[in-house]
Amino acid sequence: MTSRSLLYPMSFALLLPAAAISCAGDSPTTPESAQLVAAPEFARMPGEPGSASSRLFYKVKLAPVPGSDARGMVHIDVVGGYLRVRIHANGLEAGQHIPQHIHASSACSPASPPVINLDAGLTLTGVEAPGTGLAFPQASEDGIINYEATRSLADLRAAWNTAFGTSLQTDAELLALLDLDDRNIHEHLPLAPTFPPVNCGPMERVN
Ligand SMILES: [Cu+2]
Repeated sequence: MTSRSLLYPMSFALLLPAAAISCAGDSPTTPESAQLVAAPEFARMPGEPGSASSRLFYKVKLAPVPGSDARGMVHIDVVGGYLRVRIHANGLEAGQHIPQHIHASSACSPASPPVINLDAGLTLTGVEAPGTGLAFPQASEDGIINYEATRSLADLRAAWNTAFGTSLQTDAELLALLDLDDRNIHEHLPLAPTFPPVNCGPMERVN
């Protein structure tokens, strides 16, 4: 099992408005552009309003398995040619990188193999590196994860073709294989080699 050090990307760059501060010494020639407010970063995320008419929304309620108190919410959207996954969860192992995946079956039990690592790159489990260790989000000292990752469907489709020898031509073909309506999501204890699950929930289509 490989463990490659990745810098976890910041999800948001906080852009502060360029506030025009009025001082007694201001020159009357201060350019108007200095008072323009920068557009918020989220407006440039893939799938911004108007960039695509069709979108898929999913939610998952992560309920704890017996003996665990790890709970959370997952929001997934497929829009504008991108897959985006957001997870907000607590009760996880403090300070640890938490393995989390989309798993193959629609039900949490019996256990099914992971399909997509919910890591920094939304990689295909077992066929794209690293998919382990530091690639996963790190829980805070309070055991909280607030995770977001985005990957283009074109990139994911190319990875799928490389990994499985397919020749998927369109995002629709990829989405048919991903079959997000019939999957579940787990988070795990960071304990190799078994990585016991701490919570689980089935994916529910919202729209
Ligand atoms: Cu898993």
